[in-house]
Amino acid sequence: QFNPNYAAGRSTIVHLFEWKWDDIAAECENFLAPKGYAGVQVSPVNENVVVANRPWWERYQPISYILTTRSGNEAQFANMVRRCNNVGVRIYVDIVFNHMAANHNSVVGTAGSTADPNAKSYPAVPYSSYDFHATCGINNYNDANQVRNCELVGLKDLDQSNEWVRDRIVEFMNKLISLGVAGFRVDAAKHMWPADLKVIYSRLNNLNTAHGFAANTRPFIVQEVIDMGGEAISKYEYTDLGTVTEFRHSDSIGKVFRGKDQMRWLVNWGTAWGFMPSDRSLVFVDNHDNQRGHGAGGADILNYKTSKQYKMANAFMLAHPFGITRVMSSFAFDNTDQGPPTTDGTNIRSPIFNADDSCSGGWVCEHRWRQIYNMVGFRNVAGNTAIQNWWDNGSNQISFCRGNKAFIAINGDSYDLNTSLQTCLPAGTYCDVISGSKSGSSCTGKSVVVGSDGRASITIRKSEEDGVLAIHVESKL
Ligand code: ARE
Ligand code: CA
Repeated sequence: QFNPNYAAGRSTIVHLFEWKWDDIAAECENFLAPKGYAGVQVSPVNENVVVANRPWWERYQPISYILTTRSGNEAQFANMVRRCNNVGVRIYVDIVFNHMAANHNSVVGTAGSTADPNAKSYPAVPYSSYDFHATCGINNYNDANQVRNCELVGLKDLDQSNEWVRDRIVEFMNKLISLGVAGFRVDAAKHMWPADLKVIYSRLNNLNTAHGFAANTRPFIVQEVIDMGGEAISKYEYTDLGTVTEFRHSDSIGKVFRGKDQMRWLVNWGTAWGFMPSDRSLVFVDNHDNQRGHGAGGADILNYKTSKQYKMANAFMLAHPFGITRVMSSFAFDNTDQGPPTTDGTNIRSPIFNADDSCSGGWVCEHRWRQIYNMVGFRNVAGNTAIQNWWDNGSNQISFCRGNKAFIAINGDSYDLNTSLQTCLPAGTYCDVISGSKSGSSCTGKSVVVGSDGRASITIRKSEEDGVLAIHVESKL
């Protein structure tokens, strides 16, 4: 439950938020596998309520466990999982079982099922009023009973201590396991009792060996628990059950790369910053909520709109050994409710891929930005090596090595970085994978000459597009 079950030599999950299954299948084959991504977090897979104007958040309001959404149907989902596993890219499902849909003017689901949320009736599961907690709202996060037994923003609150409810959830998750998924992101885990989650997880099957998983492999679990400190519920109540989203990482990295905290303090990045242990922490710069002001974190969270700092923060996260890393891949938005790009107001539009690998058609595709995917490659090359030769200038210029495999320098100051630094790499000429990529025996970006003592003259001008330089043994020319 703690192991993401990656293929060898891979790291990093990308959240392909609101992508269609057919498009994800192609992306695994054409881009994610070649670039070394380990897995994809997909949007909720089961039937959700159709909300007027199709906000993205309708997918967090389940109507049934039928596998039909705007991303595709069951056959398309199964085909995607098969094709992604075939190229060593794992699928993790964002799974919503704290609650069912809230009441709306018209209640019909993406598979055509109907429900009566006021009566707590969802016949396509089926769930009836016996399966839910009594009606009450959450307004006090200092009351753990209320947070777990009342309704989050009016969403009808399932009772996970009820055997019928447990069976339906386990049946749903085991079906996804049989289709070849590698694990789950458990939505709103904070709003469920750890003891109930423990029972549910214990009833999950091992992963499907027909999809290449070793016998007796447990599904990976990452639980969404927002704990910035100061509330009744602690993230540590969940770390024995699986991994947990580390929202303090998102908040802290945002503050540092916005210049509210000096980069030299990153020297002890990890549990000293109040994070959970590395192997329990799912880390990210932003997620689908806090990039648009939902959930926790507020104005310090970075997203694609502040692209220079955003790329720098992702580069640091991916260069640093701490945590299980997740990259966000967004659609462009102007308001916080806006759903994904569509062709006709209803059907999701596929991303368009440009010659330079970037996306258009309303899709941002941060995971296709060279500075981000090349740092996924960097993380794979660095493997389990430790940080060594930390250097900083006493403010916002830092560098460090990952063993003798990789080296990164970052300039967050408003003046140039131009100095000789220890790279820990063998002598030679290396291609900076931020300003360019290695292409045959040449480099489309800056080159770095490492001497026999491992030192190199490193320059990152304040005027450069990116405030990062990164080289590794596989970028040697
Ligand atoms: C929407 C409308 C509501 C409406 C409701 C019912 O926005 O106005 O009442 O529907 O019709 C997402 C959206 C919500 C949306 C919901 C259902 O963000 O806006 O409601 O889908 O469609 C808390 C939870 C945490 C949760 C965040 C958003 O603890 O679990 O709120 N995050 C997950 C998902 C979300 C999703 C849900 C849960 C629901 O990632 O995308 O909601 O499935 C403090 C606390 C946090 C708290 C935070 C915000 O920081 O510590 O625990 O997070 O405040 O309240
Ligand atoms: Ca609950």
